Amino acid sequence: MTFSVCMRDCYDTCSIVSEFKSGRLIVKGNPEHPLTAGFLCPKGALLPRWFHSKERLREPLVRTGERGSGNFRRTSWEEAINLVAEKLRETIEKHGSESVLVYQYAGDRGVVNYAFPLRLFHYLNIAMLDYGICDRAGQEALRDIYGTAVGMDPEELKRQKLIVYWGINAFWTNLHGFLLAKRYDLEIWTVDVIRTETAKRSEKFFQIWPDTDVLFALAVARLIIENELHDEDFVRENVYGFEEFKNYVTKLNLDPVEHETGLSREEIEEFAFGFAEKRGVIHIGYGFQRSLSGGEAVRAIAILPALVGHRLGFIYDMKTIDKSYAEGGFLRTKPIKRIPQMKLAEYIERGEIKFLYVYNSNPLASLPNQNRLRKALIENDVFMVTHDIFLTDTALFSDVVLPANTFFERLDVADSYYHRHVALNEPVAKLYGKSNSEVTRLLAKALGIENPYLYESNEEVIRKILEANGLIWEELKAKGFVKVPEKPRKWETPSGKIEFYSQRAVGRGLSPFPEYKPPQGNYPLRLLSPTHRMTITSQYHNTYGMIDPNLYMNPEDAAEREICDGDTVEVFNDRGRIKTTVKLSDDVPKGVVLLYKAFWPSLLGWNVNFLTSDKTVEKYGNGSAYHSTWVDVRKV
Ligand SMILES: Nc1nc2c(c(=O)[nH]1)N[C@H]1C(S)=C(S)[C@@H](COP(=O)(O)OP(=O)(O)OC[C@H]3O[C@@H](n4cnc5c(=O)[nH]c(N)nc54)[C@H](O)[C@@H]3O)O[C@H]1N2
Ligand SMILES: Nc1nc2c(c(=O)[nH]1)N[C@H]1C(S)=C(S)[C@@H](COP(=O)(O)OP(=O)(O)OC[C@H]3O[C@@H](n4cnc5c(=O)[nH]c(N)nc54)[C@H](O)[C@@H]3O)O[C@H]1N2
Ligand SMILES: [Mo]
Repeated sequence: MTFSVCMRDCYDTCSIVSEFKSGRLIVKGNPEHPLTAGFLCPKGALLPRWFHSKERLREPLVRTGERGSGNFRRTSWEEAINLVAEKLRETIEKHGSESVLVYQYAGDRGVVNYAFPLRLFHYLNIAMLDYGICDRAGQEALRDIYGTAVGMDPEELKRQKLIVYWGINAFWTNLHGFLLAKRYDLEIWTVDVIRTETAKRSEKFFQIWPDTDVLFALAVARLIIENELHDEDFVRENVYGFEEFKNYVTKLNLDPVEHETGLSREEIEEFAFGFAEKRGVIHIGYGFQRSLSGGEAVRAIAILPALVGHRLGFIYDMKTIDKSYAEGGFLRTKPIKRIPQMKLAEYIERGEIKFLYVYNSNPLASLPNQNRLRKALIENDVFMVTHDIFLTDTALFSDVVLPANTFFERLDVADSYYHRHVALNEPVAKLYGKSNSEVTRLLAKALGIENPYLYESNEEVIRKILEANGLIWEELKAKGFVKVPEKPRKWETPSGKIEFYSQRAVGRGLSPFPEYKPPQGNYPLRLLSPTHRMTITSQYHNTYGMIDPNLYMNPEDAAEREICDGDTVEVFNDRGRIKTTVKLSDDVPKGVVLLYKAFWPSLLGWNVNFLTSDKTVEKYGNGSAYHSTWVDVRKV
C-alpha cells in the first residue's frame, strides 16, 4: 500500500491509497482523510486509465515540419536535453535572460514538482509569469478588505449553519467540500448565473444576471444594516469605515437592482434576512471572478460575512506551509521580470519572448484568444519547449517535447488551496517520462551549472520544507497526511481591522467601496465557459473522452434565431468562430450561452478559447476575464 495525492488543480487535493498489482494501478480514497473520506470523484476514480494511457509520451520529440503540423522525430533524452540547453544558452547570450519565459501553472501541484524547475530559471534570471489566469482578482479584492485571501478552515464549517456557494459549482469542482457541508448538515444556498448541479442540490438558488453580483451584495448589505440585523458589537470593534460604508449603501436605490440582477425584491430580502439570521459563511468561487467585474464583486461579497460577525467568514484560498524553499528565489541575482500571463500573445508579438519553456500547463488550450496566440507563435521566432505527459496542443506547437511522468511515479508532498492537510505522495510504479525536477537537474548539468541547490533530491527538499514548517516526516509516512494547525491571525490591513472602507483599494486608484458598472458587450449573447465535470481544464479530454462540446442556449434565444435542439450552429465574434451542436436548456438564462472550458483543440477542432476575451483587469493584478465574452449564434 502506497500513499498518493491527486495533484490536479482542484480544491480537494485528495489523499489516495494506491497499489500496483499485476501490472495495473489501483486507487482508492484514503479513508482516514477527513475530506477525501474514502472515496474519489469521478475523475479521480479513473486515474489508472490516465496513468496507463497508450497516448503517454515515451520519448522526447524534435520538430521536423511546420510549427503546429505535428511532424516530429523521436530522439534520445541526451540529445533533447543538450538541444534545449544549447538553445537556452544561445538565446540568453543573444537576447538576454529576460527574453526567456518559463510558462508554468498548476497541472501538477506537487510542492517539488511544481516549484523545483523555477530554481533553474531563477538561477538564470529568466522572466516569469504574474499568474493572472485563475483566482487573481479575488486575491486582490480579499486583501483589500481583510489583508488576506485565506479564509476559514472548511472543517470549521461544523460549527456553522449556512454556506453560500457564490459563483462556484462546488458539486463538480469541490465535491468533497460540498459533501463535507452536507455531512455537517449545513443549509446550502447557491448564487449563480446557471442552474448548475450545485444549484439543483441547494436549499435556495439565486439566479443572477452575469456581472451584477456587486449590486446584489451591496443591496443585501444595505438591507442587513437598515434592519439592524448586523452584529453591532463585532462591527464596532473590528471594522474600519463602517459608517462611511453605511452611508454609501444607504444611498443605493434598490429599484434598478431588481432590473439589473434579475432577482426580485423578495429574493433579495430573503437572502439578506436569512443570511443575517443564520450568520452565513460564503465560499467565494474562483469561476465567477474571471470577468471584468470580478474584483469589485468579490470585494462586495466579502463584506457580508463580516457584517454578521465573522472574523474570516469566507472560503477562498488556503496557505498552510511556506514552500518558498522549493522554488529557490534566493538563487536569482536580478529582480524578476513578470510577464502578464494573459498577455502572452502580446509579448510574443512585441518580440519580447524568444524562448518559451512550458511545463505543468497547456496554454494552447487554456489561454483566451487562441487565434491571436497561435498567429503570434507562428509569425514570431520563438523557440518553444514543452514538458508534458501527452502530446497536447502546446506540445504540438513546440520545437522540443519532453515526456513527463505522473505523480504516481515520484516522491512529493502537496498542500491544498482549500483545506489544511498536507499529504504525502510516494512512487508506486514507473512507466515513462521524467519528473519536472529530474529534467531540471539534467538541464542544469547540460548547462554546466554547479550550484548544489539545482541537484538536491526530492526527498531533501521535502525534508527541509517539512522541518521549516514544524511537520514530522514519520507522521506523514504513517497516515499519508498531516493537518497543519492554524495560528491566531490578525488582519494585515493598514488599519489592522476589516476594512469596509478599503485604504489599499484607494491606494490602487479604486473607489474605497465596491462599484457597479453595467456590463457592456458588442454582441448580443454573453458566453460563459465554466468547468466541466470530467475534466480539469484541458486534462483528461484525451484519456477519459467524456466531454460535452454542446452550446447550451435558452429556448427563447434559440427561437429568435430559428434554432432547434440538436442543430449545428456557428458561434462567433471578432476573435473567432466555431461550429458545434446546440442543446436547449432553461438552466441557462435568456441572453447567456454556455460552452464548457478548454477542451483539446487538436481533438475537437476548436475550443471555447478561440472566442474568449484576453482582456485583463489591470487594477486587480491583471486577472483574467474569460467570462467577459460576447458572441452571436447562427444556424448553419
Ligand atoms: N471538474 C472540474 N473541477 C475543477 C476544474 C475543472 O476544470 N473541472 N478546474 C479547477 C480550477 S483550475 C478551478 S479555478 C476551479 C474553479 O471552480 P469553480 O469556481 O466552481 O469554476 P467555474 O465552473 O469556472 O465557475 C463557477 C460558476 O461561476 C458562474 N458564473 C459565471 N459568471 C458569473 C457571474 O457573473 N456571477 C455569478 N454569481 N456566477 C457566475 C458559472 O456559471 C459557474 O457555474 O475548479 C477546479 N476544479
Ligand atoms: N474559457 C476558459 N478558459 C479557462 C478557464 C475558464 O474558466 N474559461 N479557466 C482558467 C483556469 S481557472 C485555469 S487554472 C487554467 C488552467 O490551464 P492550464 O494551466 O493549461 O491547465 P491544464 O489544462 O490542467 O493543463 C495542465 C497540463 O499539465 C500537464 N501535466 C500534468 N502533470 C504534469 C507533470 O507532472 N509534469 C508536467 N510537466 N506536466 C504535467 C497535463 O498533462 C496538462 O497538459 O485554465 C484557464 N482557462
Ligand atoms: Mo483555476
